[in-house]
Amino acid sequence: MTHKPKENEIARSLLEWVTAVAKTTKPDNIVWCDGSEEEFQSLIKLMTADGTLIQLNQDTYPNCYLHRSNPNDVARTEEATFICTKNKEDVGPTNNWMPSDEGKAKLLRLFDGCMKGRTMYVIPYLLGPAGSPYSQVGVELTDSPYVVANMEIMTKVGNVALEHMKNRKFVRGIHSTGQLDPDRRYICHFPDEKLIMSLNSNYGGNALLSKKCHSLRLASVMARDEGWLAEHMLIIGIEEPDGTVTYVTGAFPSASGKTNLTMLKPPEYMKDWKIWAVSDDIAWIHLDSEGRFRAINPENGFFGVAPNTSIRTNPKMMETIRKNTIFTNVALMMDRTPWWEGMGEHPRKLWDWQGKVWTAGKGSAAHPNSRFTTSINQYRFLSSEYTNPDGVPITAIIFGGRRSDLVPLVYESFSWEHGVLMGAMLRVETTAAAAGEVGVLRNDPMAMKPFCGYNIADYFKHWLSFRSKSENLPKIFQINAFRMGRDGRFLWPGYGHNLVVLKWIVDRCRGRADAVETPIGYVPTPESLNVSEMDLPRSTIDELLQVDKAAWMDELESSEMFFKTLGEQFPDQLRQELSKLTDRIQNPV
Ligand code: OXD
Ligand code: MN
Repeated sequence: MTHKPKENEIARSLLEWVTAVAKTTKPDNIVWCDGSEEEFQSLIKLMTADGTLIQLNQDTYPNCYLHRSNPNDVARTEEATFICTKNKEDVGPTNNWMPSDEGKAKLLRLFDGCMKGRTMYVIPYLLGPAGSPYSQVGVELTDSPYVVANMEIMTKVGNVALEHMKNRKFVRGIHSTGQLDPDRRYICHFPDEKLIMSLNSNYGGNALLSKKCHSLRLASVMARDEGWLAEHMLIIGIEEPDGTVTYVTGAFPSASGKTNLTMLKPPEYMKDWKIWAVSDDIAWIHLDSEGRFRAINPENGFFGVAPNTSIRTNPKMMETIRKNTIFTNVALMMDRTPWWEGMGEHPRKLWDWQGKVWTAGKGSAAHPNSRFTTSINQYRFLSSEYTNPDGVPITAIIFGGRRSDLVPLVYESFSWEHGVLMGAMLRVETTAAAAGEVGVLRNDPMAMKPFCGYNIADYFKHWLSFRSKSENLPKIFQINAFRMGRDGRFLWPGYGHNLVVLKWIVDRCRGRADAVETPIGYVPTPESLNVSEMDLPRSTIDELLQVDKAAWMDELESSEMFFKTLGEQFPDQLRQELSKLTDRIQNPV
């Protein structure tokens, strides 16, 4: 397991830092991770021996394991997440703030001696394709073997990262499971130092520091400073029957269908189309020399939500997680295979996510935010461009989320600035990915509310700034597959049928689809959607595309209230866009 970096200046600063952290945390020993299969298997052995992992049925789920977490540690804890800077205004009202020196001192006190009796693992990881100028290196120090195993699935660990480190700085992350004490749980980010300190949680979004902490919160600050974007977005290539591929990104809040859309299986009536996955959660987007958006996926695996993943909703994922996968907080069937709500028929007897015997009427057997961690490389429909160091060229950006009312199935913005407003106004229903109530509407601009590492008003300005940086801006769309009719049933069947929506987006980008100009943007004409084989009544299509002006006026009011909380920093340009939108709704031509 030992692969200390070779002697050079950066390696020396890494070694010094590891030594200094060990002095505070006082582990019994230090292990440098190389990311090898041998190392992974020895971690698995350790964890199955001490009960951290349960081996699943190796005939049907080879190399798959189940982890049951502490019931108080099952989702991201936004109230325990802080951005630590000099001034409160740096982080704005959508983030928790601590002054950096105070935060650092507090965390160092809490970390004192926290690894006694444990091993501290040093995980050098690479985010993004090897050899890409856009890729970044981080090093996470952790006392959790579960975190190491997950990091080895989610990122590229070992020499590949150390090689990249040669001439670059790296992000430092310190994590300890501590005592899993929720009252002393902190996930602190120090953008000025490119440092993350996370304590008392082992949950993926809090403890795999490469993911939300590095790839989004810290990376968003770097992106602002360096002129690029770090976004909570999927990236897919949509291949038409003639072989043309159009790449799009999509920002949807946590647990709102990004992974399913990334893995969309075309319906029978569009069987000659293909969807290629580049990313299911995060996109780093840079401008190329022609001002085109180019996106890479910093991650190397899927940390997906299990409930409602099934042969019907996501057959490609069901196939992918049949081997080499770590499941967390799913239920277990009597034959030692995983189970969750929405997978299919409910077994009469099984163990629930806490290991208790479950019988009918006992509530959900799997935790609503139960997860699987699996490598992207075993996904059969991975884009051949996934490893392209330059990334893929982006033609369209899509915003979405769960919204049972208001938002039409799909519509297009009038301009870049109007599209930025669409993203800024995103208000969607909360999900189980974060602790707290599920199904309540909250503002989640660009699906980045929990992940933007600086003042969200400045983040809007940053988005707007691309107008002057690029003559090749992507078109911006919003989609909503969750609209309900008066009877409370979804109007749109979703899943594979969402390709109809993607096709309209591609057609718009290529000047091939008609639209009606409405006050909120360009909405498809019913004829421009490929729905003829879908058996949907015309009245349902009309309902899906309807723009309810009174409801939009209410929405504007609530957006205005949200924007007011951002104070003077809120950009004038968006204020003007908002008043133009209000005017269009009030005075339609
Ligand atoms: C995730 C999240 O896990 O957004 O991707 O919470
Ligand atoms: Mn996410």
